[in-house]
Amino acid sequence: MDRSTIAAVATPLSPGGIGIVRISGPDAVGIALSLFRRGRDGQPLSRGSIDSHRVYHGYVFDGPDLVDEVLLVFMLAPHSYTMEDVAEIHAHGGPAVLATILDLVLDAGAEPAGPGEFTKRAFLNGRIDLTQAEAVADIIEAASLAEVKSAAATISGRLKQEILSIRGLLLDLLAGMEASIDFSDQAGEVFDQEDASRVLLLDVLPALDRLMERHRAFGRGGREFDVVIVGAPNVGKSTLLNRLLGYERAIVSDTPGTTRDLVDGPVFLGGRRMLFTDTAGLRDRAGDQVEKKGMDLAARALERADLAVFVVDAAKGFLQEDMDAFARLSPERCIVVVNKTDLPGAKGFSLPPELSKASRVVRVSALYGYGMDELEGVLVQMADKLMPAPGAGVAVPNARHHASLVACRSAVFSAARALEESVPVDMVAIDIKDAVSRLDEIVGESADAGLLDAVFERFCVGK
Ligand SMILES: Nc1nc2c(ncn2[C@@H]2O[C@H](COP(=O)(O)OP(=O)(O)O)[C@@H](O)[C@H]2O)c(=O)[nH]1
Ligand SMILES: [Mg+2]
Repeated sequence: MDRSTIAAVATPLSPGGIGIVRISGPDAVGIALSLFRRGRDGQPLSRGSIDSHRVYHGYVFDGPDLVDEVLLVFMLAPHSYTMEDVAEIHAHGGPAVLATILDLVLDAGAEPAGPGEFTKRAFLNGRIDLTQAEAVADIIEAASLAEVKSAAATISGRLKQEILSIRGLLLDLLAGMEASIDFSDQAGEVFDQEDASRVLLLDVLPALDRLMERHRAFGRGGREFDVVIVGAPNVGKSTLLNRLLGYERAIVSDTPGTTRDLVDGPVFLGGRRMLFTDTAGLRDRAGDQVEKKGMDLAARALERADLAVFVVDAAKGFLQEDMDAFARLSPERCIVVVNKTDLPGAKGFSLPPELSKASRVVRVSALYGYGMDELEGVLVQMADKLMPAPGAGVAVPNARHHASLVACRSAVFSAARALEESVPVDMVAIDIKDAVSRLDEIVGESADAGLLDAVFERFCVGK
């Protein structure tokens, strides 16, 4: 076991109300106490007098100089995130303050923590399994409420339990097989092959399939819903983006071809993060080289996007160039926004029926904000349909788990077939053992250093 004491800033290094320096390891308490004074005049806190999980108010000093007013918390082993002694210094959330405090902590003898090292220690010290550790990164990266709740279920051990219950079935079979191998010359220890094959086919395989199906349906976690705003120049795309974001993100102008770069911004809508990207628009002849480049960017953004918001100008009527642009979209992944409905010229506007049949249509005035509630409602409905979210509390296997599940399934399948073909039981046991070891990979029972490095490298420092 690693006996070093590690430290890192556990909160983002950007201005915020509070920032936390976290220390874990045998010297965590001593190091924190060495920097901390209860009053400005400098009484230290004595080691014998501290309680676990109590908040102490005081000050961090750099020699004689006051650095910050802080709260200090100790979580003594084994009742901490890492199961080691942990000290957290809650300071003001400024990058310079936090860097200063971290430097003092490192000078006092701590080592800088690597990415995910606190969580890795929680795993190595046996507090959580690997699925729970990975879900810590998932909850941080979650792009929706549903993903938060799914990651929370995994952190609480839901996925681990599902894996362990499948593993339990396999181990029971294995025990029966091994008993029949060991005592094959004695009567009364006959292994029921038919029964075993039923368990594999009717209990184990469906349980594996359910987990794999859940990965296929919901396994692209952490991805925001990507919406690109397209349409002919001057129809009000940039105005619409600004209206959705609630501030002036993109330049609005009545000169066509103003927007050339991709301009984007995130919005939290219907419990998920959506990223809206404004584009140069789509038309066949660009005004100049730069606009042409902007349109290429728009076309590429469109390919990546989950949904297109196709804007048309109701006052101008539906033009051939609108039709050409629409032809490049997939109608089931598109909302048609009829804009500028405030203008008198918009009265007689109608869309070609093939278009209004194929796609959802919303009438708005981006300039005045009419129709925006309806548009937001349709955006949420489309997102729910195109990027379905797991139900609350449903643990979703990630890509790593899925790969192990696939391997496990094939070992189980081959065991079931072998049983049907009356292959000797000791051969079948090899397949079952293989299946068990695949499940062990998922929970980290048999994790090698390479696997752990791969898992924890996606974490941020301080987690
Ligand atoms: N009356 C009216 N004008 C709008 C509306 N939306 C945009 N505009 C105007 O149309 C012009 C082009 O808007 P802009 O957002 O730059 O269009 P883009 O080229 O598609 O990005 C600007 O003068 C806007 O003020 C609207 O809903 N009603
Ligand atoms: Mg624009």
